[in-house]
Amino acid sequence: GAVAFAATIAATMASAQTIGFSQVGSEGDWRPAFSANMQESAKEFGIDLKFANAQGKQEEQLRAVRAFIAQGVDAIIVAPVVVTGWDQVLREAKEAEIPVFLVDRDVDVEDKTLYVTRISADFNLEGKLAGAWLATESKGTCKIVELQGTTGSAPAIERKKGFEAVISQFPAMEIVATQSGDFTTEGGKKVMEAFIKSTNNLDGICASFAHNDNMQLGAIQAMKEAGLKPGTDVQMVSVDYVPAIKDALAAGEANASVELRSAVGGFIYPIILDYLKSPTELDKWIVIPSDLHTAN
Ligand code: GYE
Repeated sequence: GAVAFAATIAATMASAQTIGFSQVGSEGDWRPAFSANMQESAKEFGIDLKFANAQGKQEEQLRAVRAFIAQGVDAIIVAPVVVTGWDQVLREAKEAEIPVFLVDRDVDVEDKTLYVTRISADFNLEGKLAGAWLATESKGTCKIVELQGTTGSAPAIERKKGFEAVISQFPAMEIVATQSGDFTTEGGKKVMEAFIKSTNNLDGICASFAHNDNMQLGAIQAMKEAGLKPGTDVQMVSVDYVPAIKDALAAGEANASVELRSAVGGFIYPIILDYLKSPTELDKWIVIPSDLHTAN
């Protein structure tokens, strides 16, 4: 009856896990979708989620992680802005015996025991998929402008590496200009405006590779304002597959986007909850698949 029901609830509440999540920020369209899913999903799993938005600043993340440690949370999730600078704070978490799970972006630490596992897409593969699509599309001949993500972030490093690994197989494919647009629409627009100037209206440019869709959406705006035809004169390939790029694909202003899944809380939380129930060594990387989408 009611008493047993109340007891069940009380037991569930008592065992509810408190998890701190230090999120990168709210840049672009993908990130807020990911944050919303992580918050919604936490409720479904009965997790008390302490969500901290670092607004793109690593100092904020370090502060948040230290606050989670001080609060004695059961686990900490970090989506790290950049790969460097994590050793010390992760050691502090380890000393406090609070397991850390990386999601999305990666860290560059020598001691891999400082975190349990990383659950994320393969950014290097995303770059390769974009490069392979463009190699086929251009039949191996293409001058490319590249819009890089946040400098020092795992996706900017790996998407570039993967893309270059593929295009380096084609002697007539080459990146002729590259700059960071910080993963934002505004940043992408500014960078493309600079490319339009430095290349005489993208003369001879065959493609724009952007490390995320939002920068590409900004680039599309800049090109249209300059009277250029994104998607026709210049092939547009990017990553995330957010709703606005789907519209651009449908309108013929974008050509391909590699999907980065945002609704992954239902995949991430069970891994963490299972670990908290019975800690066992996990693979250091649990990969979420990436898929390439084109206009047709
Ligand atoms: O592609 C971009 C976001 O870290 C892989 O961050 C993620 C990237 C994503 O701002 O849109």
